[in-house]
Amino acid sequence: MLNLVLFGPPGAGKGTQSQKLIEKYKLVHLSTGDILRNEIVQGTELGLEAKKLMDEGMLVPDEVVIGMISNKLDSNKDAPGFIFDGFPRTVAQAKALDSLLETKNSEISCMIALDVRNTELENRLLLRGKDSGRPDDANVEVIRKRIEEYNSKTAPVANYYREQDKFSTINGVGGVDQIFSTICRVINDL
Ligand code: B4P
Repeated sequence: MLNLVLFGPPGAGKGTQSQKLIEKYKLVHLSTGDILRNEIVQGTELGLEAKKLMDEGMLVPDEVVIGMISNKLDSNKDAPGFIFDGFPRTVAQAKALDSLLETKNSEISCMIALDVRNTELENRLLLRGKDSGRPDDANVEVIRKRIEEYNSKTAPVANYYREQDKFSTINGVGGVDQIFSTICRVINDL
């Protein structure tokens, strides 16, 4: 089973590259951001709770996203592998993911991190905010809060995979196709 974690700060290109990877490797895409936004559109209790935090650029509680991922793994039992996009975002989430995969006799193959400097992230997200309708892309204060949350809570997750010798980092600035080729080279070397 090929199980990839795409990692990086908000706006690094995780969602963009996931779309291309799904097509090439036929993996199931699990984006916690997309699942949460879907809950918001459906107006569920979970969605209402998540919206408040997301609009402020804060992370949603671990137990909420871990439960969502557990359900998705259960409903995709025959998948050839998964792309985890935007998850895990804390070390607690990373540990929970390992336990969930272990019950399925599986494990993470590799975490691939997209390296992008802050000014580029802000520009990309503000640009997307012009027509995405996403409140968390609309103002620079919220974008900076998301980057701050990433630096304090999410960046340490890289070490968790580095210690397991499952971590690769690549330059996330450049053409989308060029970055995709680099990711494919990392996967082919696994
Ligand atoms: P996400 O939906 O994961 O949002 P993101 O980090 O902004 O997405 P991504 O990094 O995929 O953006 P992309 O590069 O595709 O999370 C949103 C919120 O949900 C979080 O803040 C949090 O509140 C909550 N949440 C989600 N998961 C959670 C978890 N596990 N735990 C707790 N809370 C959680 O796109 C950015 C833009 O850049 C696009 O417009 C794209 O076109 C552009 N772009 C991409 N590649 C480019 C390139 N090479 N050059 C130029 N532009 C590029």
